[in-house]
Amino acid sequence: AASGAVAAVDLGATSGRVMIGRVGPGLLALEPVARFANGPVERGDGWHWDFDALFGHVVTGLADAVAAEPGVAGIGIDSWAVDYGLLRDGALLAEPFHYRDERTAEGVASVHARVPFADLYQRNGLQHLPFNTLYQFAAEARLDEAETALLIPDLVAHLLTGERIAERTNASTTGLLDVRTGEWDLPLAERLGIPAHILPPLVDPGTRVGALTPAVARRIGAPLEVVTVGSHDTASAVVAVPLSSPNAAYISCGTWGLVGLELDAPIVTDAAREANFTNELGVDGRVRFLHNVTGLWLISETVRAWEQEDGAPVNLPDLLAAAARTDAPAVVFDANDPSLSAPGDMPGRIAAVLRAAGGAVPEGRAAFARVIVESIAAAFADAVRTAGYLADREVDSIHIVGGGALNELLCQATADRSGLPVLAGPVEATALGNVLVQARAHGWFGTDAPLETLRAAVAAAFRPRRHTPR
Ligand code: LRH
Repeated sequence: AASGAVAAVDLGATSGRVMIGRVGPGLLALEPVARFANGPVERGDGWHWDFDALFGHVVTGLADAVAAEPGVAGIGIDSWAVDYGLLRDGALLAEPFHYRDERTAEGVASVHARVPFADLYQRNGLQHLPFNTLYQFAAEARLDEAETALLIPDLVAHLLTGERIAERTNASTTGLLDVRTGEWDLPLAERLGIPAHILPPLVDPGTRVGALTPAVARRIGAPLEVVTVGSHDTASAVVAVPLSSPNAAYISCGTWGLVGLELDAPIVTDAAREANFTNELGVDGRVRFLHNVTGLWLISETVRAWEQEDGAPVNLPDLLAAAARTDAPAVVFDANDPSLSAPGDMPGRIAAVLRAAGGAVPEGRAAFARVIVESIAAAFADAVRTAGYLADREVDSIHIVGGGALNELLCQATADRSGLPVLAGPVEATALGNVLVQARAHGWFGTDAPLETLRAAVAAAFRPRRHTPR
């Protein structure tokens, strides 16, 4: 049959979800079955993820999915990039670190002392982010004890199936993949003292990983198989952007705003390096040529501080509606300022960055939220312009997908500041991309359907909201 249902596990840095995806002729629909909060947790040695809690939510969510839809044909897993767990004797050596932990600074210094950034860029094509996996490995005390390093989605797949693999799109965010061949750059790993044996075999999206272990199958209630998807959440999101032309840019906006273009080949010029543009591998060998802009993190972390202050929840839709009624600020701040990266007193840090930029710090929370949104939009518009310039494309529209597509103020401000129409949605692009790649692997689109066929299904099922620049 050319139709069926799958389960998608999508773990974001601020929330995770399990969804049932239903696919068939004229049908593409998501049914949420579980949603849970996620975020940095502080331990004695720094910021981590509560991985045991996350994995518990995944298993419970999958059991709920099977209960709601006994016909689920398989499971696909995606998450945020770069973070990993180290395995020894089948168990985690330690709780995975959060990429916002500042231990990575020493890793950057030690890697660049051995391989200058310009050389790295030629090999891996990645923008400089201080938390790219290779820098984390350099700051890792227990690398030598590990048998295997597994990125978060691969770690979840391992605990479900017992298999050890590295899905290629997410592996491309480690900094250890050759940007031209898509294979591990073993000479680079050796120069950095990273043992080759900890890097598992690479597999492409749409590959059968294996069946659930009997113990997990009992907990979930069905003997399902795990299939790889674009396990880097941004790779899955880009699959589900209903790009209308090669000149359409995308912004996958959640905790981060990933701003760029889809290309057939990487761009590793000096100009691309200096603009800090990355060449991450997408599904079907496409290149995600993009720049990381700090996204909704600035809002969620500000709201967290206010909630702590108040001892009560802040209503985000109300806050954004109030922000839309305030005047746009005369001065915005640099959303990518490094001081805004780690968890902490975000309102205080933003005020400092804004003052340093010559801006006035607004009195009320609504106006403060407005400055944040406008600053993110300004950085989005700037990154779209740079992407077009570097790739020599006349960008004619911007698709915003992910949670940020719900933020009408942000979408309109991005249209206004870029002078380009913004097409907002789908909100759950990442889960959709996860579902679509599984559906194709099951043959429901024909196994060699190009991404354009999958995107046509998205365009037919989800009508974007249009923001015309003012
Ligand atoms: C978004 C994302 C992004 C990475 C960051 C670590 O969730 O995967 O693409 O740069 O998290």
